[in-house]
Amino acid sequence: MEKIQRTLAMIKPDAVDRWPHIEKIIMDEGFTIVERRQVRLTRAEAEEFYAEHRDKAFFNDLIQYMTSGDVLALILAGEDAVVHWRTVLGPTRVSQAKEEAPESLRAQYGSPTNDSHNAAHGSDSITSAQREIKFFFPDLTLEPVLTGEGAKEYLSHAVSPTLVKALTELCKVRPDDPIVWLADWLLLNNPNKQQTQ
Ligand code: FUP
Repeated sequence: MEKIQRTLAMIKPDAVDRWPHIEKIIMDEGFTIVERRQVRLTRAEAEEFYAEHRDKAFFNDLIQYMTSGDVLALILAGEDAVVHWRTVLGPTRVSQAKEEAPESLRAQYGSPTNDSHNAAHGSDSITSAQREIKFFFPDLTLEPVLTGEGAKEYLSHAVSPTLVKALTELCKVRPDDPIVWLADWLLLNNPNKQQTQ
């Protein structure tokens, strides 16, 4: 099995209203959406995010575009997520995406009139993903992703005991809507949060 990774996806301003379609693609591709945040970037923030392109001729246009409306930042998790998400995106230039990968997200949702308005972004490496996740979600503490034995151990120590308690209680109460009941119970009894009396 490939390693589970996290990557930063960003839906750019003129594609944010295509979110329902894009979300479906993300789910169909098997990603988990770990966090999402809609935000209007300031000029300074956009410049920081794209700092590596500061000297490029297209930098000003890029910053203007990225600050022209809200963006939607997402942390995606999945097997080989960095490369997988970039494959889903397709090539950077919309015209090239349409030719080489017509099913790709950039081909479908990028601007037909501006090659650089390419609908969405994806981190290009694990290191960039870490930096970009921190950029959009500075207060989020993400535990290392566990797989194999580590994941099994975590489930048996940290998840199963709470789940067994919850399901036992569920059987006793037999609520009308068991899924909502279970969700509420788990929120109230989250062992990682301080319990309120
Ligand atoms: P990508 O990693 O696919 O986002 O591509 P780059 O890092 O090369 O480019 C970052 C952003 O700069 C792109 F999303 C769009 C913009 N760009 C231009 O506007 N013109 C160009 O010629 C190349 C990139």
